[in-house]
Amino acid sequence: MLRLGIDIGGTKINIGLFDKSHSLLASKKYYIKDITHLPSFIESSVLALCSENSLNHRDIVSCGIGIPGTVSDDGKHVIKAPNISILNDGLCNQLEELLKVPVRLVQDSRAAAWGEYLFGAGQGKSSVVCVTLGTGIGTGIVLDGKIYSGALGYAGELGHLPVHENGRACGCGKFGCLEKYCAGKGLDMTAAEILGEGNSCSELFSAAEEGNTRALEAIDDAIKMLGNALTAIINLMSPDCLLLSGGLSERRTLYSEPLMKYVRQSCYSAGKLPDIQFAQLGELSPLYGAAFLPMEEKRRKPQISASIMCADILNIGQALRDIEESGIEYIHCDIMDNHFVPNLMLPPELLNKFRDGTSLPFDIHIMADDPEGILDKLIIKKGDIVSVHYESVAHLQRVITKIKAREAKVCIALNPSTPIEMLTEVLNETDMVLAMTVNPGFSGQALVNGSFDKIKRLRAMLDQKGYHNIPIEVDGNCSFENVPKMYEAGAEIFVVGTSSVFKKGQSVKEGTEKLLSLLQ
Ligand code: S6P
Ligand code: MG
Repeated sequence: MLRLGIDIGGTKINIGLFDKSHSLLASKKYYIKDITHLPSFIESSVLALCSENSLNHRDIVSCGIGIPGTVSDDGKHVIKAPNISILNDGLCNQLEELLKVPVRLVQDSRAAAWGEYLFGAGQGKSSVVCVTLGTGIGTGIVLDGKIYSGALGYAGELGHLPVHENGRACGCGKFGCLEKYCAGKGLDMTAAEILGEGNSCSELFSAAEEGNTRALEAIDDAIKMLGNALTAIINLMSPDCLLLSGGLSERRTLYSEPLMKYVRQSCYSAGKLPDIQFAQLGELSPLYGAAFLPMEEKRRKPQISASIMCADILNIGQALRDIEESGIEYIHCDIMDNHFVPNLMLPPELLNKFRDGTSLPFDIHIMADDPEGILDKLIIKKGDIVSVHYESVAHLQRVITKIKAREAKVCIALNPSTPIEMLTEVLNETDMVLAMTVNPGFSGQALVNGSFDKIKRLRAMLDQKGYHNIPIEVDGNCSFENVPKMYEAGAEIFVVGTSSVFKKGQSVKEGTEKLLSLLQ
């Protein structure tokens, strides 16, 4: 189980993967200027990060994204993000489509507050206000264990408190906002005014360190303005914790420490003071907060294909109903010609008749030297899977074309001894791959050695070549013991037979429930 956290800033994107015990397993920073299409950039970066760190991207269960902007209440839409052009309203939906997990957006300063509340300096507190001092001022509020957005959704816009009538123009459209005097960009302007054009915040602090009185006075003014705003927050909300984070908070001696002192002295107190201190997680706090936003976790759902030759063939109508009622996704139909495999099984006419007993899609596994001839005799419906063995035909593309013409999903089956590389030339025309984990022909066989490793290598090869959306189906000894390992290795569709769902002494429903419970 992996949780994905993303922190989108003005110039950089930080991507991190966490495990369920909240450890950061891998993270990487990317520069915004290299990005044109954000959703596909995120998708490919996440896949690369997983493979570089030997993590399975299919284990990702959720994705939280901190953005420098206003987000809708449901965390699905970007409402306002004036400073970052690559963000658009479709980001969440497009990423859900690409990553196949729930995605939620959150304003980055709220993500930082949430991260600190869960794992940083706000641990154990009931209400945490975390003020990020960077180029602007961002404020995240956690109240009684929940991120507080306010009835209108704008809670925490402290940076846009007016402090100067007709003052400096702000990106929000107004004038004289607090952040235009007390955060990075504002202090850049102060530096230019005092020290001359071309000087910025860091020169202002250097001048103050050297004793420049005007610089010291300007910094002191900023501290008082910001300190009064923080005091107002404390007096209004009475939080038990106020945290400072962000690049500017690192200017400790000249800025953030005197600021904290000022606030401690100015806020209302009747015995107790809030805990005013520095955030602990540094630039990782929004990443933690985004990754661990409260949200639905959705692991890619495994699917089951019930091998009909293993069902109660004497009561086929009931067997089909049992399969359908158990929530199984496909009816797996084995067709054998006593030539490609040493067994003869399930004639097309009989399978066509089975259609009357179920509305489930068929997963037709053709083990025959003449798959084209067999296809002609079968009823195929849109949404069915048709598997043809790479080893059975000389002209694979011709069969693929025929399957596509019938609107079924094309699945290429490989015998256990066939190297996975044999798929290379047809992957662009393939919807799925069927990895045989027994030599085809019979049910009830033992798993072929090396099967888990082969599934793993197959998954890695598909991902490496960009075919993340091609799922792997496995057929042969999908037992209660083997299926979790097959899933772990990267398989997603399981052909079940005598070794699990059709095992004697249990109903199909019981077998299915047991199997699915092992995959949670
Ligand atoms: C056999 C066939 C399979 C079997 C299935 C039986 O080659 O392709 O689909 O029906 O593998 O499952 P089990 O659990 O008896 O191995
Ligand atoms: Mg089969």
